[in-house]
Amino acid sequence: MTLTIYGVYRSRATRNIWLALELGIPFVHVPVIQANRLPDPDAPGAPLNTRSPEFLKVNPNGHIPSIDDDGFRLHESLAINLYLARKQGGPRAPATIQEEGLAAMWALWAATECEPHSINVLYHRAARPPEERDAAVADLAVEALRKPFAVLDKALAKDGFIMGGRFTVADINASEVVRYALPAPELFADAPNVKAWLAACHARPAWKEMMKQREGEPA
Ligand SMILES: N[C@@H](CCC(=O)N[C@@H](CS)C(=O)NCC(=O)O)C(=O)O
Repeated sequence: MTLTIYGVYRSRATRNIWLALELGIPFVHVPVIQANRLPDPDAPGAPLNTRSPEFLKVNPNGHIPSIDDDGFRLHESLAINLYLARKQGGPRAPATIQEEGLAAMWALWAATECEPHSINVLYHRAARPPEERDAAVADLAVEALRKPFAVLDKALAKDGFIMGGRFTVADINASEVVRYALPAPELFADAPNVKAWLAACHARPAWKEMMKQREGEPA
């Protein structure tokens, strides 16, 4: 049984690597890099990247992450996590059909209600060089996140987890998307349950191990 995870640590592959570490699933890591981070991704000898013909055979969308699980290929970071959790079972996976529904709902919530905005907070307040940042885009994104943050804050109020009173794949998927909004501390100040939950997610040994590897990669 071999699980291969394609994608550098400085990408959404963090989501899948974190979960694989949580679940204790051994994996082979293939550090495919984003083509836009290379001066000439098509140059002979360029590192394996999202435009490399070899990688496009794995994921014709040309994005990372992707996995190959004993010949079964899957793309989309959040779907990959739902698959790996379901396959492995145990406390991190949905335990009932209702939890399956909740895990799918929160993954789609993260991707549609949150990520388009949280990524703009990250890009325009932190990740891009200062001359490429647009403060107005970041401010609009912060305003757009106020409602989803309030929804998540309420969901976490009962016991500090997204579902089932325990840490699950739903927390990994949502927290990795919410993490992008960290450069907007005002959002977390108004959502104390989200703030405490994200800190608890980031205190997990598997998350720390994943981040250690990520920080070891060139920026
Ligand atoms: N919805 C996809 C997004 C994948 C995505 O856009 N990945 C970025 C890196 S985080 C990428 O591949 N960028 C380089 C490219 O598109 O060439 C997922 O969650 O897996």
